[in-house]
Amino acid sequence: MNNLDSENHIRGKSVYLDDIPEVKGTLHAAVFGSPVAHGRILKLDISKAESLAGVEKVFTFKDIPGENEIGGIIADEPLFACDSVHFSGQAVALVVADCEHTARKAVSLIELVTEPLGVITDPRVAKDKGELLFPPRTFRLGNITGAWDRCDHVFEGKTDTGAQEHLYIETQGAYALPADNNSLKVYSSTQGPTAVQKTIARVLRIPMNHIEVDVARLGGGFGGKEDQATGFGVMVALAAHLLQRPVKLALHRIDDIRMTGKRHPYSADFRIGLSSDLKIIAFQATLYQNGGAATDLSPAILERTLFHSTNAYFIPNTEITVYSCRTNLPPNTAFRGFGAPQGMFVIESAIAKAASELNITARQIQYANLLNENDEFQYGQIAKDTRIRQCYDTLLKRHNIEKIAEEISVFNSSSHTVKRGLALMPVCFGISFTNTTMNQARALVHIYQDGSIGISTGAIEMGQGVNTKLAQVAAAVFSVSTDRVKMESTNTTRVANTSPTAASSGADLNGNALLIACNGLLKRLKIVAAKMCECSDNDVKIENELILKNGISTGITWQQLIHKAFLTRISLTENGHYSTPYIYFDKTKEKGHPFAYHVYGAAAVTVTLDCIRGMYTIDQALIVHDFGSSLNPVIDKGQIEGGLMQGIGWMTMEEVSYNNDGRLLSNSLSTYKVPDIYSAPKFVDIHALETEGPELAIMKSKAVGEPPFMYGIGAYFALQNAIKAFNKGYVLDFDAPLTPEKVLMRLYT
Ligand code: MTE
Ligand code: LUZ
Ligand code: MOS
Repeated sequence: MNNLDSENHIRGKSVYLDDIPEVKGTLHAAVFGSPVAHGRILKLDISKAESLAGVEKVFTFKDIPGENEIGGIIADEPLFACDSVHFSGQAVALVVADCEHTARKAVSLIELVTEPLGVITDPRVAKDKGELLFPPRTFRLGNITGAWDRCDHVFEGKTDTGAQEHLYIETQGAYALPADNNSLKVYSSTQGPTAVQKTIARVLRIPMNHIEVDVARLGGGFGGKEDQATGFGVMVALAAHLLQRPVKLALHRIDDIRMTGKRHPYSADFRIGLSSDLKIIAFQATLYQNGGAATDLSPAILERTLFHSTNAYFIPNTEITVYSCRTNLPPNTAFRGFGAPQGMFVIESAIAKAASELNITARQIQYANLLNENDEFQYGQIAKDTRIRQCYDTLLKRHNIEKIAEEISVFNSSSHTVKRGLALMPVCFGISFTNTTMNQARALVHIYQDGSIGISTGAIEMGQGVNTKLAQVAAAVFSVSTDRVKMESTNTTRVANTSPTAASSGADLNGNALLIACNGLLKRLKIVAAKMCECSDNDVKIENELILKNGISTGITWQQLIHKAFLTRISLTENGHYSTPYIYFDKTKEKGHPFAYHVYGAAAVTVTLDCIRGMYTIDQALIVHDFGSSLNPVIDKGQIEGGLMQGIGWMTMEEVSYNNDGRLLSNSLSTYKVPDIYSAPKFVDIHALETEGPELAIMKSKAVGEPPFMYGIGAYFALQNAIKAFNKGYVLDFDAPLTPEKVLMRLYT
């Protein structure tokens, strides 16, 4: 079935934050962000701004009734800068005026004088200066020190991956309305409504039950609204609360890009050791995560880098350390893959380096080291239902990859200025929040007297189709049409204490909670049906909106059943609570069983490179992906295509660039190149490995949101192989994104 929203999206009828009808008297806000990346505040003059006609008030840290603190994991991020600023764009003040234009004009009248302090943008420099956001962590398996002697080949190298702008179509924003008894209703474009609610409570010093956060949908989040939507929600709540007027804020794109954190850039050093039969005996890496000026989600992202630093391989002796480095950039944050792509790039680089030095293909090394059933991950979990070999083998066979490789090499030997390249990218991604506590969700189901169904869960619809999947779950349990189901907004008053919709687990967690609620209702309804049919409730069944008795239709409809249940005073409302079983993690040992299951897949990417200009096209992306039993193949395929494109963009063209003063140079779409239709592979084939699917996935349909992002990593190595075909002396380097400019330089040096 299609996404429930697609028709409204196409007609422009779907309601986003900025489409919510404004209440009379609504004020408009604009944020004053620091013009410098690091400095001690000597003077903050808001008088000119405040005296501008139409300006209601300018808020600073002095107006905060509670804590000036929005840090979720570590309390190190003020809502408004107090005595110093730590990144360019850091919020210093909020202007509230009768219209947006006036608010923005007033922002330009604010004067901030700072004494400049040293600016750090490079994580390695930060590490050398002892500027860490929190202590480093190390994951280990086997014995790395003893392992090197047993290696026939040892290679070393350095890798860098860049930041990435989320570029959700809907920018950050929120709209707060004061309500009775000091309460607030807040519409927020957030993946984490509870985080917004909780942080408002902290900053305003009012209890959480006084704050209702409501989210209909997002115009994209991609992780950028897991944590970073919070500050903007809190700002409007503060203003609305203190002024007792509705206040709305929606960032302009250029402000959004400048003020918000991005995917963490990482720099890394690796060492890889192989036996003569290409088994990876040892892998050691030290990674420097560019955390930006405050912690945000960096500890959780660092953790996922550690979890996925060996990707889909079994490496018996491993030691991975990650440092989270404090720099003067906006706090970097969640982005699809959540540190895993950065970790996987390092191991894939190490494999590419080894392959190049040994004059073999990376495929040979990849293949020799793919995870097998019962292999141990460096975090202690044992690989079960391991599908990576099946994915890789299916890919090799389905597309005859060796023939493609042969054709490319024949092509390259006769073509001089145009070269082609191929690379394979296996992926293994763990499903669950790595923080065990977060793996819980709730759902609230009402069946109305007419048989229609209203569903509230903690899941946020951000384009990924979670609402459609949830509607399908309810429709499947009751055996009714999805037309009967309405997905309500996500609202903290209806469903409390939600985890953000993230970690690809939105459908699993909320779907399972919904399943529990629906099954509870179904059980009661069957008792009613049994009475109506004068039989035992084991003998009744609902099928296609009809009641069956011993498999034969009774002619009683779903609607009649619900009506009867109401008349006999049976509750038509149920709440479901789900927490993922079996998972745990012991941080003191860095071992445990953090993931409900793993998602597997493999991609082959081919490219054609114009060696005169450095321009390239991505020709093919051939993918074999383990969906389990997909609830919705159309949506899941869309997730693969979208993830792939985002991954290709990160690896090949999206270049976030700050100057040495910490000022963002790539601050709009004229200086920040994102993939367009011409950047898409000319041919994409997505083959579903239809496995039964794990019990812990929603109706055995595996989570799909993030894993396909990493297929895009194949584009880097395919390009690199094309470069090598032209420039035999090219010494592989691993510095993403591999933009056409960088490609050109590598072709001729
Ligand atoms: N797809 C769309 N269209 N828009 C998004 O914002 N976010 C991605 C992915 N796919 C995103 C998306 C990210 S980062 C995650 S974690 C998952 O969707 C979240 O949704 P899920 O848990 O329901 O898969
Ligand atoms: N967010 C989070 C995530 O808080 N924990 C995670 O493990 C995670 N993984 C992926 C994406 N977001
Ligand atoms: Mo996704 S990075 O977990 O929001």
